[in-house]
Amino acid sequence: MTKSKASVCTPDQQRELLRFMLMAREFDTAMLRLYRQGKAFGGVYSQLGNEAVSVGSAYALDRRNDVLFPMHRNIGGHFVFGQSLDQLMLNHLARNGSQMRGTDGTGHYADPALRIYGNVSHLGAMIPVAAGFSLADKLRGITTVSMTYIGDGGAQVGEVHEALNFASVHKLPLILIIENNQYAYSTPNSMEFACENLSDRAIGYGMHGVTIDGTDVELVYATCVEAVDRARRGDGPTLIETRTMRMRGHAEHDDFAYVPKELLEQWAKKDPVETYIALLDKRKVMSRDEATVLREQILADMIAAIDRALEQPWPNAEEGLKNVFMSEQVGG
Ligand SMILES: Cc1ncc(C[n+]2csc(CCOP(=O)(O)OP(=O)(O)O)c2C)c(N)n1
Ligand SMILES: [Mg+2]
Repeated sequence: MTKSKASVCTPDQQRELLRFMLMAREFDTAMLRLYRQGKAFGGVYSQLGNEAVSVGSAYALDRRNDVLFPMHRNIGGHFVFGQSLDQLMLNHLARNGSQMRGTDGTGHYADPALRIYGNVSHLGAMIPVAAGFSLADKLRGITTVSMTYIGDGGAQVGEVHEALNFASVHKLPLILIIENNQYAYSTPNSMEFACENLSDRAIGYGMHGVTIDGTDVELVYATCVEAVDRARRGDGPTLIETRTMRMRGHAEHDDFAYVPKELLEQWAKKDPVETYIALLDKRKVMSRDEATVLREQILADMIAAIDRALEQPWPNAEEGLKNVFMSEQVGG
């Protein structure tokens, strides 16, 4: 794994990276609390420990021209791409007035104006879509970098192979980030794959691949900047494996008793938000006190957005059935 060198970011960028990571962290904490209060339903997927990946990667894109296809642990990327706290809360609390009109409680929405295409639930199926976006634009003579994500478990699905091979053959400007957070639900890495690094597969596709520490936001950012440059030059896709730890269960219903405590304790020391706060303090870019003030301000904004979202009505049943497609053959 490559280690982080001197900062590649200006002081303003460093403060912005921390702000986005804090937004992701506070959003996550708020969702876990809302779930326990019975106000959030279904799968609440924590991205605790993954903030540096979602923020550092999306931050490397040009959000007016590139496209982001986030997965279920990438809330940070939504913020980087300009999604409002209100829309995210409305979506996650399944209220009317959200892009999903209350039919979903996670990030399965698309916001074409913001160039965010939220996740296709079927693991692996979103990568061909992201590659297709870049292909369609390439055929029109436009270079659009598509960035998408897959977990260590999802990376074993067949469509991932097809999409990467296709993207490499056609030199598409695609960046795939494999978020290796050690587990896919209760399945550990050792039961998922037998190679050392998931990025080792890149050579088989004839593309560039690298494995990095996913808790280091500037390293993620710098690695993705290189990948974006490669894509814009016409040199094809990049496969980036980020190593992190899933610090909660698969979703909040899962007590993750199958994860050894020592492993969690070990990774807790590498908390991407806390280590970045300490680093910015050391560099005199932002003191700990300033970081606390920023965090409190973000928390206050979050609470206000939750209050506004909870005031919104639920969707009525008829509304919920609109735009839901099924074959006429189903059921008879
Ligand atoms: C093709 C497919 N199989 C199973 C599922 C159900 N499922 C959703 S997330 C998940 C675990 C994914 O693990 P991983 O890819 O490592 O991502 P993580 O949740 O750890 O971030 C499973 C089994 C699915 N959505 N799609
Ligand atoms: Mg995983």
